[in-house]
Amino acid sequence: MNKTALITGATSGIGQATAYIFAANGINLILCGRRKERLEAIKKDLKGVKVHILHFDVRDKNEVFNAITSLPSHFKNIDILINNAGNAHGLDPIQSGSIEDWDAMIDINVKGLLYVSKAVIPLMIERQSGHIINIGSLAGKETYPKGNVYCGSKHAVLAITEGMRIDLNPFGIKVGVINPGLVETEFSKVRFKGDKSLADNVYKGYDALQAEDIAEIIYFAISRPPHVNIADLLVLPTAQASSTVVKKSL
Ligand code: NDP
Ligand code: 8X3
Repeated sequence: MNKTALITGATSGIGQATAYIFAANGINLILCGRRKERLEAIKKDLKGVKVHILHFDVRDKNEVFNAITSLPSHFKNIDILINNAGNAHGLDPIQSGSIEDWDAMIDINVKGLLYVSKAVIPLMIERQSGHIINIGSLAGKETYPKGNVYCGSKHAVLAITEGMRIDLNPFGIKVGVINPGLVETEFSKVRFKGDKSLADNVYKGYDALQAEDIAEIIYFAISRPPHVNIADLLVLPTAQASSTVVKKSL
């Protein structure tokens, strides 16, 4: 029988690329995000698997629980949860950072991930099986200048992943985290609030990772045999040695 995956943040970047590679491998999909028209366009484009879209903001716990409770029964057997929705908001020293940006990062990257997990985990426990992959970041392993709260949110994702793995161990549920370095997506457009030149500049002078690179690794992780769990993986572009060391051409 085909597996079913729920992917948050499926409207762009890593989440969208993961939806395509999962569909190509026969995995039925529950695609989540706020931009409904994008979800509908992706659903229309995906062939050969069942696709259900859920349109909600991960910050709103009622929306999260209502959306997941509303799933048709044949979509409720969620085998794979990809907690991917998230972004950086701003890049400022702590003394001048915006409280709205801090709220967004903690509410989306940390609390949103928890709300979605809280809604899905009971369905996995009931079946004594499941696989959760959280998308962390190099920023969850290192802290870089002006990265303060974003790095804090991704350090939290790493700690929460480790806690989930311990607590869900008795139920045979796999839990892992994939931590990318620089990936060329809409991430910097969101971080810099639509400033295209600042966003484009992040990826200039070297070959950044592409969303598909991470999606392939996510697929690799979820397609291992039952006794193998990829617990924690760091994936960097070759040009990147750390958050602050990136070999760029002049
Ligand atoms: P994108 O900006 O392309 O994608 C972010 C996704 O998250 C979108 O689908 C967006 O959907 C969704 N999202 C954001 N806010 C919310 C919200 N409040 N409610 C529901 N969905 C939301 O960036 P990436 O693909 O790069 O980011 C995906 C993940 O990868 C994030 O967790 C990010 O932190 C992480 N990451 C990214 C790296 C990079 O360099 N790009 C590196 C390391 C980690 P919508 O706006 O439609 O709601
Ligand atoms: C995204 C990568 O280095 O911009 O998590 O924080 S970085």
